[in-house]
Amino acid sequence: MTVTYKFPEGFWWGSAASATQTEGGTNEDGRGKNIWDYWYELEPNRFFESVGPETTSDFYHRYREDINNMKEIGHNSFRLSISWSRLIPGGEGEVNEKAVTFYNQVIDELINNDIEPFVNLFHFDMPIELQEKGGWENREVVNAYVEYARTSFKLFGDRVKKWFTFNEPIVPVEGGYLYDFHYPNIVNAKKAFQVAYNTMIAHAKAVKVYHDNQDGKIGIILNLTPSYPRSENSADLKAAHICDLFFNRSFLDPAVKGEYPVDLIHLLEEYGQLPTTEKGDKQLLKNNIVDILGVNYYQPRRVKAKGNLPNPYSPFMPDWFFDNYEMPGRKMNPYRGWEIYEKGIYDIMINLRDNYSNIESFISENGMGVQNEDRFIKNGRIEDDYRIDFIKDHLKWLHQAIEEGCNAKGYHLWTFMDNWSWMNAYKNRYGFFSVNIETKERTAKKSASWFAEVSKNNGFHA
Ligand code: BGP
Repeated sequence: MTVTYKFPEGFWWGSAASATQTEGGTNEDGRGKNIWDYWYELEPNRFFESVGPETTSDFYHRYREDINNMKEIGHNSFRLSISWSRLIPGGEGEVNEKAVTFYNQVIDELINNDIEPFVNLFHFDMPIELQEKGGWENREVVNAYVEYARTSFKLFGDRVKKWFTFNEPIVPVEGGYLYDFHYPNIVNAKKAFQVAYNTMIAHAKAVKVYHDNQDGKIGIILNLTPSYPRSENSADLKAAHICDLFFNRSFLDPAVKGEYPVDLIHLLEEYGQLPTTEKGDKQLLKNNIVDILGVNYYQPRRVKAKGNLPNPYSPFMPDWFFDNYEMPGRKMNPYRGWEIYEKGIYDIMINLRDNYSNIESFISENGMGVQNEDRFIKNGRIEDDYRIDFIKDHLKWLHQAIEEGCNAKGYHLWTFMDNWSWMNAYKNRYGFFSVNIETKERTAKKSASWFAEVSKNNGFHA
C-alpha cells in the first residue's frame, strides 16, 4: 500500500553547511586563521589522507553556481555559518570589509533565489589567537564572541531573520577537552565543563544582544542523541539518565528552559567538578532563552551500567558512569561507524513537545556519509538510493511526530555538496552534489533530483 507523507504548508526544505568545511579561500582577502588551519599545520597526519582545510569545496569562489544548484533542487532555506576569523581576523577588533562583501553577496544571492538564509555564528572554528588565550575557558573570549555576534547582527540582520549562536556546542567540549578529536586536544573534564559553561554564557549574551536590537528569531543548534538504556534495570536506566544530562541536557535545558538540570549540578558538585561562575549568570540564562531550536540528529546513544568500577586514581571523566552498549542487530552506517535508528528523530520531537514547551524546532542536520561513492556511478551520476532511503525513513518518523502535534518546521540535510569533514577530510561524502576535489566540479547525485520532487510536492509517496 502506498502512503502519502504530506508536510505542513511552508515546510523548510534545504540543507546545512559550515564555513570551514566549504569555503576554502583560507589565505585570501585578509582572512585570519582558526584552530583548524593551525592544527593542520601542526599535525597534517591526523587528517584523512592528510587533506587540510585550505580549499575544501571552494564555496568562496563558486557560491553563485552552488546557490543556483540549490534553487534547482527545491531549496527554500539554507544554513551557512560565518567564519569568525574571516569577518574579524584575530577574533577581535577591525572588521574585514572583504568578508562583509562576501557574506553580503552570498546572503543577497540566496534571497534573490527565494532561499531563506539561516545564519550560524560558530561552527567549531575558534580564531587561533583567541584559542591561544584559552578559548572558551576564558571569559574575555566570551566577550569577544558577543562583539562578533553584535557586529554580525548589525551587518546582516536587516536581511537575515533566523540566527543561530552555536552549532553543536557540546562537540568542541568533547573533541577539544575530553576525547582528543579537536584542537587543543586537552583531556581534562574540569576544563571541559568550564568550556561548556562559558559557551552557554556566550550564547545567552548573544541572545540578549539580538533581542535588544533585532526583530527576527534566534536559536541554537544542538545534536541531540537520545540515550537508550540496554534494559529497564535501574542501573542501566541510571547510566542512560546521566548520559542524557552530560550530552544533551547540559545545553538543551539552559537554552530552552533557562536553567541547568538540578541532577547535573548535584553530580558535578559531588565530584568537585563545578565550573567557576560569575554573579548575574543565573539571571542572564533565565532571561535569555531561545526562540527556535535546531536539532541535528545522526545516531542514538545506547548505554549500559558500568561493568567495572572506574579506577579511583584516574582523572574524572563522564565515562565513569556508563559503558557504551552495542545493541545486537543494530543497523549501522559502517563508513562513519554510526548506528542508524530512524525512530530517534521521533523520540526527540516527542521529548521537545512534552518537556520543552513544544518549542519551534526543525531538523537542522541529518544525513549519511558514505565512502567511495564513485562505485555507485551509472551514466555519469552517483545513484545514491541508500541516501534517498535514509532521508525517507527519517522523514516518515518526522511526519509522524508532526501528526502528533510536534512543532517541527523543516528538514535540512547535511549537506548540500560533499565537504571537508574535519579529521575525516573527504573520506565520507554527504552531499546532494558530489565534488571532485581536484577540479571542484559539482555533479548532482540521484538524491538531488529526488529531493527536488519532494520539495515541489511538499512530501512524497512511499
Ligand atoms: C555534525 C557537524 C557537521 C558535520 C556532520 C557530519 O556533527 O555539525 O559539521 O561534519 O556532523 O559529521 P562528520 O563530518 O564528522 O562525518
